[in-house]
Amino acid sequence: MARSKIALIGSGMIGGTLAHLASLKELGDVVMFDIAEGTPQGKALDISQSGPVEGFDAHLSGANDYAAIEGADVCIVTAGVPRKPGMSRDDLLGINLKVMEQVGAGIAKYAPNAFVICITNPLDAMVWALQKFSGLPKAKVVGMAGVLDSARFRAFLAEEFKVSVEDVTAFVLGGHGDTMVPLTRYSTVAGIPLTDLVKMGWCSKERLEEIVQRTRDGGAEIVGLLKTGSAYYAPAASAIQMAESYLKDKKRVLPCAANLKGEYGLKDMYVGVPCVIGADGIERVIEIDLASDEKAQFEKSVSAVKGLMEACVEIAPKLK
Ligand code: A3D
Repeated sequence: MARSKIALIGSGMIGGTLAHLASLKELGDVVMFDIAEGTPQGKALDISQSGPVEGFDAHLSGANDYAAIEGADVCIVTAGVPRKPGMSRDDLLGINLKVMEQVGAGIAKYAPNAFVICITNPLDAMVWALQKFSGLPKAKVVGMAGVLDSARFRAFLAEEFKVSVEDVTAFVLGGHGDTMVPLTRYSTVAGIPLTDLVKMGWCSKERLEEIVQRTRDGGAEIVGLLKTGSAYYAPAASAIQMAESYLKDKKRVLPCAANLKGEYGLKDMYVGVPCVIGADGIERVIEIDLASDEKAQFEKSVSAVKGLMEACVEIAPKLK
């Protein structure tokens, strides 16, 4: 059986890390695409030369022409611009929307059967626009944010409780941004909900709230430290987990920005919800009952995403 083909649209900081991780995990051959001449070619060559040392077999190439992504099984999209200190994700909308239009056309022409994972910000609006611009099936176009947001929550909780990150699960709903909704009663240490751990004296309610807030601000904390761009190691690892679940039909249950068809009372929009990812793409959206305060937070997050979608329609009326 031929190796899978993974196309990375955007070969910047996340794109380069994606190529490295996909190769190390032998998920398939990797084509890196970018408008910057030489960048995808140089990174592909560099990573391919780590193959003999690491012991992986993957063919890597770089291109500035969409024809190179022909027949890709998975496309991971990071094309666009990242945040700088002082910018919100929403400030990127105008520039990145135009980029999504080009990327959508390229994928529609050369990789219409691919599973497409969008990472470009502002995530929930960009993945919605990318699906419309590309015309690919809604179950095959998904946004990465929840895996990263819950990984951040898990890392902070594991550090706080001095337990392995492997034993901490976290549940995050809603849009990727300041309004994301980490659900403490569905987040656990070895199956014990955080709400019970507070009762057991592991930490105070106030301390837990601080960790939740740090999770919401997790991206900005890194932007403030890096100064020249945003996070890339953990975002890349998160998207690779989603790609792997699709390619190996693992049916992982992962929080993703998925197209909703009535779930949570919402239609024709993308927002972060728990999903099953398998060979058919998003195979199921899991709908849970929300308590009234969680519902209020989720609705706030949804209305922030809707605001961004309206801003997209103003720039590109054909998205309506
Ligand atoms: P960066 O290192 O700047 O890479 C972006 C790449 O896109 C550059 O190499 C550009 O040359 C390329 N590019 C620009 N325009 C086009 C185009 N029209 N076609 C093809 N390529 C193009 O950024 P990055 O890799 O750090 O981040 C990429 C995106 O991911 C940004 O929008 C970030 O805001 C976003 N991001 C999202 C998350 C989420 O959790 C959703 C996390 C971190 C970053």
